[in-house]
Amino acid sequence: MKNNLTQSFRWYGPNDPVSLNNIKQAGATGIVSALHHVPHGEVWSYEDIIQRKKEISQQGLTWEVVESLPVHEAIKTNSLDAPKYLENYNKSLKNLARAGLSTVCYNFMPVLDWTRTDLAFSLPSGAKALYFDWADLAYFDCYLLKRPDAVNSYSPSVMAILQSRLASYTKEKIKALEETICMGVPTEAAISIPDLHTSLEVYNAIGKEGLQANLLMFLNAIADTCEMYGIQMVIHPDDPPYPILGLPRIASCLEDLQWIFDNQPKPFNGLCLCTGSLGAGSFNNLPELTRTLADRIHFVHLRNVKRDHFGNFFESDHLDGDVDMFEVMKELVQINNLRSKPIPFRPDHGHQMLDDLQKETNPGYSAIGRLKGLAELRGLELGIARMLTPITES
Ligand code: DNO
Repeated sequence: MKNNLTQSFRWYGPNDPVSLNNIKQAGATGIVSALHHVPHGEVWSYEDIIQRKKEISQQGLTWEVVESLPVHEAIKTNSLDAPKYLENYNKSLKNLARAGLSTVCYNFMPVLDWTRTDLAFSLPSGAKALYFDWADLAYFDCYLLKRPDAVNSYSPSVMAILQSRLASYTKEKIKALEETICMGVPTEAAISIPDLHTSLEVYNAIGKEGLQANLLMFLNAIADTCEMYGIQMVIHPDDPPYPILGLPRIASCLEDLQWIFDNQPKPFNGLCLCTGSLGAGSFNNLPELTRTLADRIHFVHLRNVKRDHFGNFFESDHLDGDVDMFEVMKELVQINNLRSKPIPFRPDHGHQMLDDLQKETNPGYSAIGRLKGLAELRGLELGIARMLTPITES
């Protein structure tokens, strides 16, 4: 048999309630981490990177992927101080390379990283999942953010659901909704409604083509560093994969991603295949997308979703949802068999379940649900790998 994909887990650093030892017990060998304490846009020092690397290796684990080295808003909007932040980004990349880290994940989503409307959606089993609901987003947009013309962004059926639900928005529910939508990556900063307004105006002027141009500007500005130091960049798709709150989106479907690779074809420009993010769009066929973009995939998030006909979705069990995980894994095993360096994957998110229901953990990143996801995915991979490898090789 050839190499397995590298089983990895995200670790938010020393303050993560899920420890490195927990991760080791879950069976992962690779760690996906970032220096979350460094404010966006500042240089990651070599010393800080080495410190994090040591913490990980002392547990017998390997820091496989940097997720994320955040792209500052000044770069995404190509504002006047973009050159300073590009210089800082290049410096951080060099420091990472010097410390032996070469796969770097980032996103180009305007202002907000991934967006959900409910972080504790109860499943029939009693476990909790992350959920995205259009009518709740419309409530936030029309009544809290009060974006001009917001009503025109939603279908009449979503607006009808919102109207029928208006009385259910209690003070507590409104507060939770606002916090959930404005939440940043755990341990990083949340955005306020006034700041969101300012950003909306800026992005309104930029539009989809402007954001694509800014992404190219970013990729061109880091190309030499990446090539010289062997850095593999991987863009994370939009989550969810459609415009929200009037913000432009440029990494939501196969066509978007192909545009990115056609316009900056150098190999350093790669993809973090996130099956859950892309899978929330009924227009995305994940096995086909995986096959088509095979050469660009250098990191994988495996997660599943179940959508309803309005486009609302919840994060389902890793093997049971609208993404055909068997077919995706089959593609990945075949791609991985052609690689000299195994592709790292992590079970992306997991349900809050069992003892974790009583614990405070980072949304989507409790231990037991991810351990379950990893165990299922590992079994699926092993089964497929054995099935595809002729018996004579064993
Ligand atoms: C959510 C994550 C994202 C991802 C970033 C990459 O759980 O997948 O926050 O890390 O978008 O830059």
